[in-house]
This record gives sequence, structure tokens and C-alpha cells, in this order.
Amino acid sequence: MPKPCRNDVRPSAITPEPVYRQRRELLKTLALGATALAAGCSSAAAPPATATTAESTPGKALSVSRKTDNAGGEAQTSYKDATHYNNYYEFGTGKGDPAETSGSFHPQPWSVEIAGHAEQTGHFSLEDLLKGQTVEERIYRMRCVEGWSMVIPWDGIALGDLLKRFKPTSQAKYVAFTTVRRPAEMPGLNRPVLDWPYREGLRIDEAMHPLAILATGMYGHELPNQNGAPLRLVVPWKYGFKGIKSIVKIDFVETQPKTIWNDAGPEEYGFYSNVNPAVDHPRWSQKTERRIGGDGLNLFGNRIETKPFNGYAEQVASLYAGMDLRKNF
Ligand SMILES: Nc1nc2c(c(=O)[nH]1)N[C@H]1C(S)=C(S)[C@@H](COP(=O)(O)O)O[C@H]1N2
Ligand SMILES: [Mo]
Repeated sequence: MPKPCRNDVRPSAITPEPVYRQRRELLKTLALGATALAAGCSSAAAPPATATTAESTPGKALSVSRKTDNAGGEAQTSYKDATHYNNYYEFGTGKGDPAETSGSFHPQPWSVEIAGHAEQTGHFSLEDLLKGQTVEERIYRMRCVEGWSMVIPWDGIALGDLLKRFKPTSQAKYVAFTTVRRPAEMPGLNRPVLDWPYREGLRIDEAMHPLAILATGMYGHELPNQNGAPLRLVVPWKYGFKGIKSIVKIDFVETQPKTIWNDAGPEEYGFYSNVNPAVDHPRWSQKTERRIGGDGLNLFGNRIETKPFNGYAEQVASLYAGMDLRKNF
């Protein structure tokens, strides 16, 4: 079982025992075959044969400080689906690979480098970063560029609250994030699928938006390795690939940072990557999405219309007032 998260994150609350030691038996997921260049490229492969409808939510969810968003009451994705249908290419490109191959990844101890245009920079332990921060549950829709979506109860802290503590200067126009690079623990890094390490970025006002969070847990428990332990970004109005996992560096920069998917395919993956049903990916439509869940992974059913900004337009559309969202995709 994964370990519960704590609302009040004190150094002692960060448990030293790696989550993987107590993991429940993993699904024998099968690799979904070779993956094309896509931020979670869909393939016509059959659903994992052993995926079941069994609900494998973790034990008692902890009480959380407050719910700031509940995805309009939409049904939550099961814990099992959310932890066995993943994109984390450092652990392989198949949807089942991360659950299967991330067992020897060590999310603790962890430290994050804060760098760039801020009054305070340096290396901080995860405990220090989370000290005094309130962990809240946010139930967010998450929509992958390849056309599937989930509704996940994340436990995390507001990204902006954390960033402000370092007092970014007026030169800090963007925030760049980097994932850890540990080839010995991340088998996917040995293949040049992407230009490692995984890198993402946000404009500073996007990063400061209250909907953007740094998640440390999900379903009331610490993040499993495959979901980005111990710290990952969740930006619900953007395509899933912006949600960079296992972050080790946060850099306040002046110019728009290079991102790994934009480097890999600038025509396909823009910097903004706001969920936008009106702008298709060059190789597929983005008008609808397949909500994972229900009947197993439900690879074919539950197709719903994708909403602008993934349903968060009311809160975030003003960030892009006056911008041509076809050009700035
Ligand atoms: N470091 C890293 N972060 C990553 C990815 C990745 O391959 N490596 N995949 C992204 C993509 S494409 C998606 S859709 C989400 C998936 O998050 P989940 O597996 O928790 O659902 O993580 C994003 N973050
Ligand atoms: Mo994705």
C-alpha cells in the first residue's frame, strides 16, 4: 500500500520508507507496443488483457484541508487505472511500463534546486520545500494530448505559494522545470526517445495561477513512482505532458524555456499546450476525449467532447486575453 500523505507536512512526516517496498502486487500489464513520437501516442493495440474493473483504491483517504475544486462532480478515475495507465517515458513508453519498471526508483531523500531570477536560490530538501505549506485535495480533470482523460484527486500545494517564497525578480518571466535523470533507476532513459532530461515550462503568471499545483500525493496517499513521486506538476487546463514528474529543478528564467516535447516536435507541441478542441494536433483531432474508467480501461467507450481549457476556461481564459491561440498552441 502506498503511504498516506500528511496535511501538515513536517520533516518527520516525510516517511523514509520507499513506497515501492509496500506496493501491492502489480498488474501484469503488457507493453502496448512501439510508440510513435507523441506525448503519449495512442496506438491501436488491444487493451491490457489483465486490466480489470476491480477497484483498487488505497485504504482510507485522509482528511484534507479543503477541496478547492471537484471537477464539477465528475466521476473519479479508479486508483488502479490512474496508477497503471501512465505516461512516464523514463520508465518506458508503454502505458503499463511505469507501474512495472519504476519499482527501484528512490523518491526519498529528495532535493530540488531553485535557480535563476529570484532573491533566494539554492538546493532545498523536499521537507524544507513543503514546510509550512498546506496540502489540499484538488480533484482535477487531466487530459492527455493523445485523446484520453482521467479525473484524479491530487494532494498538493499551490505552485504559486511555493514560488513566491523565493521572491522571483521582475526578470523572472517564465519558470522552467526539470525531471531527475537517473539511468540506473529509470530504464527508459537508456533509449533516446526524447532529449533527456524531461523539461517543461510555464509563463510566470500561469505558474502563479491558483489552479496550478505541485502534487505530492493522489487519492490521499503519497504519489506512486509511476505518477511522478515525490513531486510533480499538475496544470489542469493544459495537456498532460505539461505535468512534469519527479521535479529536481525549478528555474526562474527571462526567456521562454525550451521544453522537451517542443524540441521533439515543434509543429506538434507548442509551448502553451492549453487544452483546445478547436486546434487539432497535426496527426489527430483534439475535439473529443476518451474518459478512462468504468469498464476496465474502457479503451473504446466513454467518448466525450473536450472543453476549452479542459473545462477551466472560466478561471484561466483571461491569462490568454488577446492572444491568438491557434498560433500560440
Ligand atoms: N518526467 C516526465 N513527466 C511526464 C511525462 C514523462 O514521460 N516524463 N509524461 C507526461 C504526459 S504525456 C502525461 S499525459 C502525464 C501523465 O501523468 P500520469 O501518468 O500521472 O497520468 O505525465 C506527464 N509528465
Ligand atoms: Mo500525455
